[in-house]
Amino acid sequence: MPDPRCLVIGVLNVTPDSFSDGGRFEAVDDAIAWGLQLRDDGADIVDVGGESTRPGAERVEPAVERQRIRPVVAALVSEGIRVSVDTTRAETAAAAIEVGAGLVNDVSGGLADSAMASVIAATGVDYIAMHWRAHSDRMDDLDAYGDVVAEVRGELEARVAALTAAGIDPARIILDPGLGFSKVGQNNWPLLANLDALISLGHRVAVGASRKRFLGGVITRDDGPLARDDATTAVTTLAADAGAWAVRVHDARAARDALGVVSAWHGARRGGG
Ligand code: PMM
Repeated sequence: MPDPRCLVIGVLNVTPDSFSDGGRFEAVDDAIAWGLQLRDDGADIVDVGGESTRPGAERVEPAVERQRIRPVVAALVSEGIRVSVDTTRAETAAAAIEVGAGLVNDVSGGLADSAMASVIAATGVDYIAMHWRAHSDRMDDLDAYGDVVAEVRGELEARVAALTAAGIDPARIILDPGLGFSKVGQNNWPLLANLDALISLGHRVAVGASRKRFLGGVITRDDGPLARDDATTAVTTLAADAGAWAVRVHDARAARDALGVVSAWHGARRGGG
């Protein structure tokens, strides 16, 4: 049941090249202003990233990534905002935690940096372990599946075993199917339609469908990432209904409105307000 309300994680990419909002928030002040806007629009958490993960993207230097995110995280935390840091690097995660980030969103689920698990274990923050097979420059070469739901579930289960063996409290681990990461269009829908297969692993589950390419296949006119916002909101509604803990989105207000509908719908069904 989608109660308590599914959370909204607002995307704040402080990068010149992310696929839908890259280049908008390179300046620190602009990034902070957008983080505040996300909060005002209803985001429960603002997810600050300093390295693009779009298919084909090249890695940025660790120092550049840290310089991009640290002042933004610090400023948003000082405004009372719950901040997560979107990074695969332990050093970057540690730097963000030091200035108040309470959640690390690691698209590699700990596979990219063997030091990540010990940082999470030592600091005790929440940790999103996303399903991942390779960095962006190679991820599209690793998109073959027999049974995508069973394989993603199995690979995430293996990550949970490794992460808990490294000392992370299992209650801190949040799982994410990694839509669009080493997954071609049609492989994303079974993961959404069978979200319960991931939820049954016993962890909170986050979903990041926002503006992704696979949504372009079901909409009237796919003029690019922004044209996918209504489809994103439909996924938010259905994911919340299926029991997702959070959705990671660019348009926080649309997500909050959709989640208001889900809550009202379920509240009325129980005979409440
Ligand atoms: N997708 C992107 C980046 N970070 N984090 C999680 N947990 N889940 C995702 O699906 C995810 C992510 C890529 O999208 P962006 O370039 O719009 O941030």
